[in-house]
Amino acid sequence: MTIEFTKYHGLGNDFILIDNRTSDQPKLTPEDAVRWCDRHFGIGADGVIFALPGQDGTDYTMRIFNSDGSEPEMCGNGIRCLGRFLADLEVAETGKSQPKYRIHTLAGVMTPKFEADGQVTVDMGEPRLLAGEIPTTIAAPDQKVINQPLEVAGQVWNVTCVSMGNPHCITFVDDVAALELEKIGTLFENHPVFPQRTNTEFIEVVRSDYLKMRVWERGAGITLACGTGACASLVAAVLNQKCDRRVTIELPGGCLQIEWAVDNRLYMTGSAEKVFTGIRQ
Ligand code: ZDP
Repeated sequence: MTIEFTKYHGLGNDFILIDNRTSDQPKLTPEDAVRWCDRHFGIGADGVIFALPGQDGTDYTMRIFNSDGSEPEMCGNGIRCLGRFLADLEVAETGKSQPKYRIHTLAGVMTPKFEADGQVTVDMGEPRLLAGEIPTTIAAPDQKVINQPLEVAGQVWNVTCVSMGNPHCITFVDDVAALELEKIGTLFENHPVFPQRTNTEFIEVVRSDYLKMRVWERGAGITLACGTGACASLVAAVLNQKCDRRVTIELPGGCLQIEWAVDNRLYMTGSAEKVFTGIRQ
């Protein structure tokens, strides 16, 4: 069997997109995804995303496998890429695409919409702050985790935990460039206080409207960008009175604009670019 795929990236967070619109079953297994994502023995990507038929009145459903085969609830850079992929498919088939899509995910309904300059804005929904929702055992299930001490790699870090459907642990540092991310990242990800493991963001506040971020992703390690992580980091920074509700976040792969609006929802704007289409045996 051969399968057609298209590679997209959002700020260097790269994904293999599969047109799965005719079946509710992903065309690949998690084990296939691990092989396809391998950068030496496969195509190379941080994850595989499937465009499945919609459910509960949505246009489409997104499922994603991380490069280690685990399945996250949501993916911010990935959903911008999925929006662009669907628009590209519809334009190829009918000559036009919709201005926005309602997409079912394991973290709720997300709506990517296209800006005139080619960027994609996604309504990412509301953050969840209770320890039981993250999930983490740092505090009681009905308590928030804001600026709480956590010992990792023999050092105490003050962490804030936010769920954007998937778990995030955020910590503020003076200089993100100085971090030994390859050493400490996995220790946060697999810390026993995170029963579902965690994504971890390290944030340097440059100005009240500009943050610098490095990320260690659950199931993928160091990546060049993380959309849900950028949203979670803005929430954490506001809760710690470190910035405005609308900021630019600089990631190794480029910048995202994130707003935590008065309706309590997060709006993320950034690029989504096609790289190539291929056929794999
Ligand atoms: O939660 C997780 O396991 C993440 N690795 C999912 C992917 C998140 C992503 N980087 C994003 O942009 O939100 C794709």
